[in-house]
Amino acid sequence: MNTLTFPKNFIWGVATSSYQIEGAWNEDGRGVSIWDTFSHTPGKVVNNENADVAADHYHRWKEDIALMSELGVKAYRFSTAWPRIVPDGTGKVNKKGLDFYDRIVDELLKRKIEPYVCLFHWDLPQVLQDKGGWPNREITNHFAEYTRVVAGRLGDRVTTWFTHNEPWVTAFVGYFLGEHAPGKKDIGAAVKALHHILLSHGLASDVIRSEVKHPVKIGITLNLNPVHPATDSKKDREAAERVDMFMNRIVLDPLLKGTSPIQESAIAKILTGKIIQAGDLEKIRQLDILGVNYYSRAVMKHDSKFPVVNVAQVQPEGNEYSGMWEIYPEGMYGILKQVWSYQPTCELMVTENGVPVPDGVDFDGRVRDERRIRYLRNHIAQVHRAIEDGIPVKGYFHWSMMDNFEWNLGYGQRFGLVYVDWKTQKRIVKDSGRWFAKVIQANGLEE
Ligand code: IFM
Repeated sequence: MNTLTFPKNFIWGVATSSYQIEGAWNEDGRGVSIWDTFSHTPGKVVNNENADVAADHYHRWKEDIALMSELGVKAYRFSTAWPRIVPDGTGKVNKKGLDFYDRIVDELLKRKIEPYVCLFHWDLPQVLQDKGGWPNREITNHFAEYTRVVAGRLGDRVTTWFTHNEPWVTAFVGYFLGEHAPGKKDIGAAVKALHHILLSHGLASDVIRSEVKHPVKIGITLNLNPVHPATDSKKDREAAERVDMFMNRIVLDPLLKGTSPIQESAIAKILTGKIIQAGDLEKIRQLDILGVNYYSRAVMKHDSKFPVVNVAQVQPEGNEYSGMWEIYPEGMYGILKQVWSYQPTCELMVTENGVPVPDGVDFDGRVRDERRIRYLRNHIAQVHRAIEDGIPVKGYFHWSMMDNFEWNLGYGQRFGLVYVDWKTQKRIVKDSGRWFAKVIQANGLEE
């Protein structure tokens, strides 16, 4: 038997986010988030679905943590909902909201699961969007203030913090493509939003360090995709380079090098004006952990039909696809290598990886999601390959612990190790969940 064993103390975890699982959108003083507004607007989400109830985790958190414990996970990355804690975005704190996360942290620790707290996973208080949202620089101070509240309450027990999940998606999918809340289509706003999110990462890091008295690790999680040219032609290679800059380097360079490609590119300079102020890049460049969220790659060709960027995405023939993307396990290795080429001094972790599958329950109540198991085996093997090559990846977090609300795609795309019946809220551990539990127990893959 061929076994792939991971380093001792490798962190096997699962992840979720507040808006995608909690529900209870208007309970116990929670304020309105941009995702409530967006999903309540007809036509924005498939089937006009919303996460008013989602997986009802707000009420079922204990049962869900018990399931995590059953799977044997070592760590759980979850996000705190800003509008649950500071309903107006700034000012008055909602004690009941903070209490909820306090209970979660205690329960996790009781079950020997390390809490990894992420402060922002897209559910911005609507009130702050009304003041301009992330494109308004003032928001960075509000984020720091909210961070102080959360760190002040949970900091005595939480050592691992993530400021933001996938800043690129918040900025570009929310403010440029308009597919996510707040649904804007303004490239200039998106570039500003991205810069302010990164800046707020730096400000929040300072706050956590001053608020928490014991040693902490502070990180950020990035959605990264290796970008490949469709052919070996010069034009396609240049198209791939441009996309790599706009998708990967635009977040990696500021965080790992203290520079920004938006200062280099002529197009970007026109778009951005003077958004980067003196001292910003130094503030941004502070990181103890870099979380890599990997799902797929991007294959690009030159295409003059698309003005300014001159690129188009290609879906290569003959490969396997999921409900959302091409399945490309080697990309996991490729993106880890790309990040490693920056010679980062911080820790590296895979903080999300998973596949959307339209799982169903079989006659005997089991969910046989072989496709997910295959996906995970192949991707985890690529993490192992990276480690063997000297890239010290410290952990792997599966996305997601349970089925949840997949943003503008609603409930059709299931990502969980645990199946959720949306009518009854019954949980069923899928075959992949049991498989992942064995991986954790064996600390690796037994092939
Ligand atoms: O569901 C999302 C998550 O919120 C952020 N990363 C990608 C996942 C799958 O699309």
